Amino acid sequence: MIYITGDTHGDYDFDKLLSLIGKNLSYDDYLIIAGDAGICWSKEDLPRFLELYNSLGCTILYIDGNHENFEMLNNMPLVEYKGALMHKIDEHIFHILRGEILTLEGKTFLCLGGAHSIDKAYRTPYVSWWPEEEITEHDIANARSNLAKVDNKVDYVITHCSDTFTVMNVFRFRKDRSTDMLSFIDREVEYKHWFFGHYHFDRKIDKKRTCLYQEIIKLDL
Ligand SMILES: [Mn+2]
Repeated sequence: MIYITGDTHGDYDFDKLLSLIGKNLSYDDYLIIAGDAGICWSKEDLPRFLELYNSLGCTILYIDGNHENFEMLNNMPLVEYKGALMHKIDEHIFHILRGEILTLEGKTFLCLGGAHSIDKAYRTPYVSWWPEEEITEHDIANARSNLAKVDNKVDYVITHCSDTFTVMNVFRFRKDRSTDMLSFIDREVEYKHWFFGHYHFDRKIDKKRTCLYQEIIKLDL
């Protein structure tokens, strides 16, 4: 089984995942977190967070959001898993690098984390905010080169923020550098469904796009 959910923020929004425990999951089951997993946040919290997420008994794959300790994340060992480059955080917990395409149960997922923090002014650089949060040209170039290998076609797209069109026309929020960076997806990528987190609400935007927060979607394969 493959499940997808939105931001979990370490232990802060973990409770929604408790419903997975009763499902008798195995490591052949996958939970994808669409950014702000917050597992790598501080050295002090890491052992406790690993124990918490490991209690789910499934494999956890997450993209980065804007609330991640990028210094810690980037020091984790790089591995290739399910066709994608990842940081191995623990035996069954992985962080997927931006622009990678993951293959699970025959389905492909374009994974592209990162987002802009609107509360940046209230955060401390390199303690609770990292400049690496923003999506860069380099991330998009990696996505494009991986997409070229699959004819620009994937089953699913997983990002943390959404694109500028959605942010401005659907949410009426402000666009930023990271939402601009994601605008290439609708122009260039053929996909069945796009899931993203970041905005802290659950909303089905249209037939092809869903914003996730507390909801856990079971993918209908
Ligand atoms: Mn968040």
